[in-house]
Parts: sequence; C-alpha cells; structure tokens
Amino acid sequence: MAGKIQSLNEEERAHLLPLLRNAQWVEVVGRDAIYKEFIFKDFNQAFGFMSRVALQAEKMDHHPEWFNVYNKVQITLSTHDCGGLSQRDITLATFIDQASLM
Ligand code: H2B
Repeated sequence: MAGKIQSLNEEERAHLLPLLRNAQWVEVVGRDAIYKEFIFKDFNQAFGFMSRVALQAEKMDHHPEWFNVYNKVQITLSTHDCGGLSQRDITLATFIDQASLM
C-alpha cells in the first residue's frame, strides 16, 4: 500500500483539464473520469498500442478501462482508489498519447 491517492484539486483541474481537452480527452458525464477514442490502421496497430499501454499500466499499477474492436480502442481513465481523477490518470493519459504515435 503506497499511501492514499489524492483526487485532483480545483487548481490542478483548472490547469490540467484544458490541456487534456486539447489532446482530445473528454470528461465523462456523471463520473469523475476522462475518455478518448483512438483509431488505428488495423488490428495489428491497435493491439501493438494496447501492448505498450498494458506494460506501462502494470509498471504504474494503474490500469485503463478499455474496449477494443478491430482498429478502434476506447479508453476511460479514473482512479478507483480515490473515486475520481488523480495525477496517475494524467501521467497515464500522457503516456497513452505518446504510445499512440509510435
Ligand atoms: N487502476 C486504476 N485505474 N485505479 C486504481 O485505483 C487502481 C488501478 N488501483 N490498478 C490498483 C490497481 C490497486 O487496485 C492495486 C491493488 O494496487
């Protein structure tokens, strides 16, 4: 147990959410979470991306909620341990955006 995870405060949200929106992440309605859809050329590209994200998620002990059909990957990020968005979601979202460009 690595200590209690804090939900993002108002100041952090005011700073970070516009940056995430610029990167096409949207706030989930009715839940403190963010969502983004990724479209790849084919399943091979999508699954390569998911593999990179999966390895990082295990390293971080922070896991996406995701759904894949063929070349589409839909991802929701939230921190279950604090019932909402935390810095871990921001860190993972940043990694995911990088991994989608590889
Ligand atoms: N992933 C996410 N998204 N939120 C969490 O709170 C979380 C997680 N907690 N992965 C981790 C695993 C926790 O359940 C384990 C026991 O460390």
